[in-house]
Amino acid sequence: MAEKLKPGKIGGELSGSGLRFGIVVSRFNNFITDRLLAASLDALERAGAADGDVDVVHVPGAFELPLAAKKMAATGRYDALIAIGCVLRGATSHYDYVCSETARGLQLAQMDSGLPIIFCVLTCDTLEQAIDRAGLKSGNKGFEAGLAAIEMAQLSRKLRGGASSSAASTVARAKAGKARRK
Ligand code: INI
Repeated sequence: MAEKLKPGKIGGELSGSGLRFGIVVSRFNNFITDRLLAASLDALERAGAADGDVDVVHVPGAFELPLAAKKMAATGRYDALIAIGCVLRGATSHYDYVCSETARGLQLAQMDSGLPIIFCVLTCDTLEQAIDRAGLKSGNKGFEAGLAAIEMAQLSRKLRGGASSSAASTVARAKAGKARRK
């Protein structure tokens, strides 16, 4: 019988040190999104991310998250983004359009840019369900999103071929080169 195959494992460790993160957060239902944001920042800070390496951008509602995320990705400043929102079901079909377009837009922005964009948009039937996921019974999805952002940023560096080739560090290197040439 053949020896058991031992595949090489490529993973993203949970260290945020030296990485740059962008967070885009909607103001709609900010009672919830503020708590998700605080937990995301907590996760990044605990994992070693530095103050100046995290930017927060606010938008009106979840529907606006994809465009802001796409523009943030285009700056080349970040190793990962987190999109935070909370959509609550109402009496009409509005909820369905906001949910589907937000998810679709964020996935498109992620696939077009190649930058990890973590989906931290709660889509709940009731406010109670959202509260449970923003720091009560079901933990805090913002914290989970912070960890996911770190893991995907690290993984993306490795899959690009080395720690020195992150989008953010590429921009830094280009700037340094320009300064030297002046
Ligand atoms: N935006 C949200 O983030 N959550 C909601 O629950 C919500 N509801 O229910 O209407 C919501 N609507 C606003 C939407 O995201 C846009 O900001 C608005 O339509 C302007 O484009």
